[in-house]
Amino acid sequence: MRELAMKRRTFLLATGAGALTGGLMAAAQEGHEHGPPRPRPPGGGPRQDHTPVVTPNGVSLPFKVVDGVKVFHLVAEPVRHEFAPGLVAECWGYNGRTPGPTIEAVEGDRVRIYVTNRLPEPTSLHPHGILLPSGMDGVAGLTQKKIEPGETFRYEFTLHQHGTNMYHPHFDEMVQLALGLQGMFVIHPREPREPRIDRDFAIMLSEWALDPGTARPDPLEMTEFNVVTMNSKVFPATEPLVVKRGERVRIRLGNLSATDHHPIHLHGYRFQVVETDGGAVPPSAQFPETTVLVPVGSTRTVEFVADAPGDWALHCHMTHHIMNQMGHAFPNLVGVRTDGLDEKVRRLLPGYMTMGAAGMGAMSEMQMPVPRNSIPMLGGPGPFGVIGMGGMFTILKVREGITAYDDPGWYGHPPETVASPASAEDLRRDGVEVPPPQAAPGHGHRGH
Ligand SMILES: [Cu+2]
Repeated sequence: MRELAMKRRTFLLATGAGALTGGLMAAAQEGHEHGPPRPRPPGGGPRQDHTPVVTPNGVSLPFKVVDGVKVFHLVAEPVRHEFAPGLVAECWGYNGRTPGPTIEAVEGDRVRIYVTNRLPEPTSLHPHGILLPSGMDGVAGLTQKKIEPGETFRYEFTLHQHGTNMYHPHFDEMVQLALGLQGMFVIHPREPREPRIDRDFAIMLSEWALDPGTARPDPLEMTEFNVVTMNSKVFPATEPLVVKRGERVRIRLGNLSATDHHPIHLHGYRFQVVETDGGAVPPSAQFPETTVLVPVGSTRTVEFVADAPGDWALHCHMTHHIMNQMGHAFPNLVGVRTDGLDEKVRRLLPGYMTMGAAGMGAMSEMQMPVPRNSIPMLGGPGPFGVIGMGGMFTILKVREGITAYDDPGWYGHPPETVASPASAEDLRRDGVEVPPPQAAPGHGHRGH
């Protein structure tokens, strides 16, 4: 081991001098790789020829233009992050947040991205899915020296593509991604596309292992993730996607979870999958879906016209991914007869209450004492009661007649369009007979 470490260090020392100018050299070689230098189309700024991306609960990374180059600056650093009120953790992120700010640029732009490392260990920046010179690919040890704590590296390349991509470190990936170092990298097409996108959202899907009562995500966890997030937030802290009726909507989904793929389901609509991180899907190859699987290390972009007003759920369809820190490591009590159990246990544990025998839906409605800094039973307030979901869940709010994209509140349903208790008259008219309850022991039936 030591010998290997020594060799590695010697190698790094030997190549260290070259690494500083590596950016410049790579930039100079770039034209070479792609044949004769092509005329560079003028860079288009946001709000000029495309609809800027909205990152719910997030921001886009500001930039300045220096001699025609878009200059960005990312600072990798520890951040104190709130997943939802009640759950704060010590994470790692960029520029004070996780996920990091969305990098937004235009096909043909030359970008220069400075990365300052304020972490306690080295890092690097890998622009995921972006076509660039090998030396700009950000794989520590393979294509560059690691960025040591306190150092600032420069990445520079020209964007030869458009689409939905991501960025993340490629050093100590298991720890650095698990703690929140990740972000979206959106490249708009050079030629404005038709039909025009009116609302363009970017959502990063992630998962965390955060034991109730602790404040540090556990990067060693391989399978049991209990905080599953959209842009590092869980419902009800996820900001809704607000859209005017009739607008063409694009939702860009990226997944940098450790091990879980997320089937993201949208209610009320059928959408087209128009893009992966490999580029645009030709129209002839697109097909309609209501759920799109976003595999680990991938992006999927969906599009639809928001013609149906309402409050529509947008969520992962893995049911454990719309829970917060609950549903794990509990004994299964569904259907268990618990008559008299509470009284017996209360002699030892005052205030004890058995839960879950009739299902677990009631848990999010109860105000139970929970471990410090945990949200095992957090639900969201809804117009018809508590919304018993958390985690990877948000709401698409489509409205007629709004003039801004602030949260418009809950949808006002037209009369006669809300599911409601059936009246005796309804049942009689339609000849529906409700069977008497079945007294099957062991199915939650309460004894007398
Ligand atoms: Cu999921």
